[in-house]
Amino acid sequence: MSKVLYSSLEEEVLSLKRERNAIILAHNYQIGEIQDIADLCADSLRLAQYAAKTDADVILFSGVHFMAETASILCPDKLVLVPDLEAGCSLAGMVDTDQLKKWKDEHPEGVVVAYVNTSAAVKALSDYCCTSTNAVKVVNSIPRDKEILFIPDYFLGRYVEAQTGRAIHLWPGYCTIHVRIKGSEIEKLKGEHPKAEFLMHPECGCMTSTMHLADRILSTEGMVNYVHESPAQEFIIATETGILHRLQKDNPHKTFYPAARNAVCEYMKRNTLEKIVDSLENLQYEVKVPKELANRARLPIERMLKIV
Ligand code: CIZ
Repeated sequence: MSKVLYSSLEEEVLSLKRERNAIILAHNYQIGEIQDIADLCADSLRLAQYAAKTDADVILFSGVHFMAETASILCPDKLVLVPDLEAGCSLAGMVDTDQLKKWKDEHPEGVVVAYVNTSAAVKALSDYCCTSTNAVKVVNSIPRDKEILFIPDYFLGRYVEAQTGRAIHLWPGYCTIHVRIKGSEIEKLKGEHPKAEFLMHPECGCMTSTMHLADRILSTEGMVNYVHESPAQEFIIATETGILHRLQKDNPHKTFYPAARNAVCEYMKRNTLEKIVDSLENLQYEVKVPKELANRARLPIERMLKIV
């Protein structure tokens, strides 16, 4: 049978999506073309909530590996696909199960709060998951007399400490993209655009030196909501640059300046429309968390989903 010729990759994706009864979930850091064809473009929390409720047979997750694992854990009966198996996460690689077991042994009463940017195996050893949107809420839900072990992002942990007023044990992990954002560059941009509001992601390595300059410290979804409501017309955005596409699309008359043009996640950018076509056509690459592991990793995720 001859192959149907499509006038664009977008059309091909939409046709395959219908054929497979699939949905496409795209993270806020994906390239613009992928954000534009997705059923939902959002942060990992909203994407996980959406995945948990879908009737589709196939979930194509265009983000990074741990996000697809979360979808597989929440939807064990669905086929979860990623366009590129090499799309990992530097933060998720900063703590493994042996390291976490050892840390827990040193703090036997400790309650482990794991940022979602962790592997399924690490989640399975944790008590709660959190995202940058709800980390403060999750920690506030834990009785104050409990010792907290926060993994793996040191800077998000520092932010949660400051917001909750609690002493938290912090794992020394970091996102290799967010640490590219430098305080000196932000000071320069603020000088050049004095009316711009400065929105900073809590994963930023410049957190300690520039926290006092930030108008708001927000997750990507928090930034989207804030920009929509704010009367300001210009914004300096300190996070992975993919979010600027969504911000610009939602707010065509506002102006956005990336705090660092090189804050581009090479993992997130591995996904392309061509790979999404291949993925839907050949039903590749499946991400399936084994049942026993998924059952253990689901608990901290569900605890988080109940809190928000
Ligand atoms: O939670 C997420 O999706 C990440 C990794 C960042 C953010 O703030 O959206």
